[in-house]
This record gives sequence, C-alpha cells and structure tokens, in this order.
Amino acid sequence: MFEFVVQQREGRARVAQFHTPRGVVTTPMFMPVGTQGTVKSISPQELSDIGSQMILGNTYHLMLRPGEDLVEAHGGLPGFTAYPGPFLTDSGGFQVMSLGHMRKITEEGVTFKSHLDGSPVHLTPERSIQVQEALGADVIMAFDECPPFPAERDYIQRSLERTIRWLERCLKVKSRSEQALFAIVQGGIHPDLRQQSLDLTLPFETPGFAIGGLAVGESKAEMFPAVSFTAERLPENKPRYLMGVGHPEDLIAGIALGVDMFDCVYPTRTGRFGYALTDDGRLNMNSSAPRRDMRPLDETCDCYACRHYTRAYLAHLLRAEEMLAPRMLSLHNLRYLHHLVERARSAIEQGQFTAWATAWGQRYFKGDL
Ligand code: PRF
Ligand code: ZN
Repeated sequence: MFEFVVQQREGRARVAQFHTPRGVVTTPMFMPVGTQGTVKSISPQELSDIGSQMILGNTYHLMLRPGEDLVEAHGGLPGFTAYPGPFLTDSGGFQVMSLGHMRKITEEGVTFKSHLDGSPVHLTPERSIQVQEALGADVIMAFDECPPFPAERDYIQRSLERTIRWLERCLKVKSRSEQALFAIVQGGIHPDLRQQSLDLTLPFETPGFAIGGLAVGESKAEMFPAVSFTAERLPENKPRYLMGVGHPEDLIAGIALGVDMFDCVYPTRTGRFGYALTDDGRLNMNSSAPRRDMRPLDETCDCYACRHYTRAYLAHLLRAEEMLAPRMLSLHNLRYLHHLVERARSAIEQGQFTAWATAWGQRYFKGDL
C-alpha cells in the first residue's frame, strides 16, 4: 500500500502512480478542496467526470461541524460525501491560524475560539490524528505549525522544531495502517531553515512529504527558490505535495521542480467570483466583453459548461445572480486544471515537457483576456 511508482521523468518533472487503498492515482495531480465535505456546488459524479482523482477534506471544519463522529458513522468521508475515491485530509493547524479567533499556540497544541460560535477549542497533534482517523481519508497530514509571512527568522526556527516534536506525537498515536501520514517540511523562505527542517523530518521516512509554509503572502520570486530547494532534497521514490498552491502557472512551475500533488481553493473561489481559466489567461465574465460572445468559455475544453453554453449565456446567469453561473464556472475551472496537469503528464511522457510548458506560458502570459 502507498507505493509510489515513477514511470517517466524529464529533468526533475515526473509522472508516477500513487497506490492508495481507494484506488491508484496518477501524478502530477491537482486535488479539489472539499472543506465542508463538499467541493462547493460540484457533485461527486461531476468530480469523476472532470477527472478529479483525490479530494481534500479539512479536520478543522469537520470537527467543529458536524463533528467527526457523525462522519465516522457514515463510514468516513467516502460514505458521508458519496465520493467513493481517495481522500486526503489536512490536519487543522493551518486552518486554525487563518480562521480561528484568539488563538494561542503552546507546546501542547493550539487553543482557539471556534469561528462558528466562539466556543473554546483545543487542537493537539493527538486530537488531529484522532479526528483524521474518524474522517477516514487515505492520506492524512501531520499537525504542523505554519508561521505567517513575514515572521521573525527566530520564530520560524522554533516553530519548525516544534513541528518535528508534533510529528513524533502524531506518529505515536496513529493507529490505522490503511492511512498514510505525510510529514510537512517547514522553514519559510530560508534555505538553511528548510535544510534544518529536512534534516529533522526525512529520518521519519513517512510515505510522502509535503512542502508547507509557502503561498502565505511571500512573492513568487521568494516562493519558487524555496520549493526548488526543498523538492530536490526530498526522496525520489515518494510523493511530494506542495500545499495550498494552485494557480495554473504555479502548477506548471511546481511540476518542473518535481512536485507531484497540489491543492487550492483558487479554481472554485475564482469561479464563484465570475472568472474562467483559459490558455489565454483569466477571462472576466463580469466584464461587458462576454455579454454577446457566442463562443464557449474555452474552445478546447470538454467540460459540461463548455459543451453546452455560450459565454453570453453564462455572463447573463452571472448578472442575474443565478446559481448555475458560479457552479458552471467552478466546474470549468476544475476541469481546466485537471486537463492542464493531464497535458503536462503527456508532455513528460513524450519528453516534451519543457517545450510544451514554454509554449503554454507564452500564450498564457499574453494575458488576461
Ligand atoms: N500546513 C498545513 N496545511 C497547509 C499549509 C501548511 O503549511 C499551507 C501552506 N500554504 C496550506 N495548507 N498543515
Ligand atoms: Zn470548460
């Protein structure tokens, strides 16, 4: 179980098969975010149709509501959500930092006030694993601390050390062999701190490793050197997961650096705001341009929205505040990212990735339509 078989490489980019209890997934892959036990407005059937392979769920939200015991009573996330494929759950620490109020971090864990009713909640490495075991995902994440950006170097250092002690505590209480626990490398944008985090994390030999602590407000010129530095020091034979990254150009850049897994709310969130992702940049459906445009969102896309609707119709729905609009834009954007990584995978298989990525970038950056 959790075998990761690399099938093709080009430079640092690779195509691999990752074996999980609920099926084999092909990487590089993009994981839609299903925070509340649903990828907002998209049904499991639609997720399968557009090529989703693994869905991300959140410890933080589901423990607060409806409570992990109810999810467990349905047989975990697959039973609860009726999505039968593989899941990954995040551990909650990152969501506490971005959503919890009055949070206090100690060696023991994190105390915060629930964003729902203000009640006090305590989240520790042990509790995070307990919740993630009840949620029943195939891949679960270590409980880590992701410092904000910017943060004092000293703070990042102490926090990466604490993340290791928390990793040890997670592994100690983890009880289910059918779940893989991925460790998370921290260290901000500092190469020496990333190295320290790697030196302390790699000996645990977890079945996969995540690159955390990035895409938190630093520039891309700061983020990518840190991704590069970390990815090239992670084992060749295990999946590498860049957490919270998901703009089209970042997927291409990450894949070139040897990243295998990505997740981000970007495609669904930007879809709800009325934007469609295309090879020519991001199409603003709130502008006046699409109102009489008889073309589909994207001529080359095979999603339901592109096969059935004109831009003019979708722009009308959006202006009329009809809920089909954000739904169809979310569906299209997810399909766009899945198709993008599918194209990257075939390019790698044909030894054409660098050429393909260059051509893709030239067209994409010509610009936001
Ligand atoms: N840690 C965890 N989840 C995350 C992150 C992290 O550092 C990030 C950073 N972009 C997104 N989600 N546990
Ligand atoms: Zn489409």
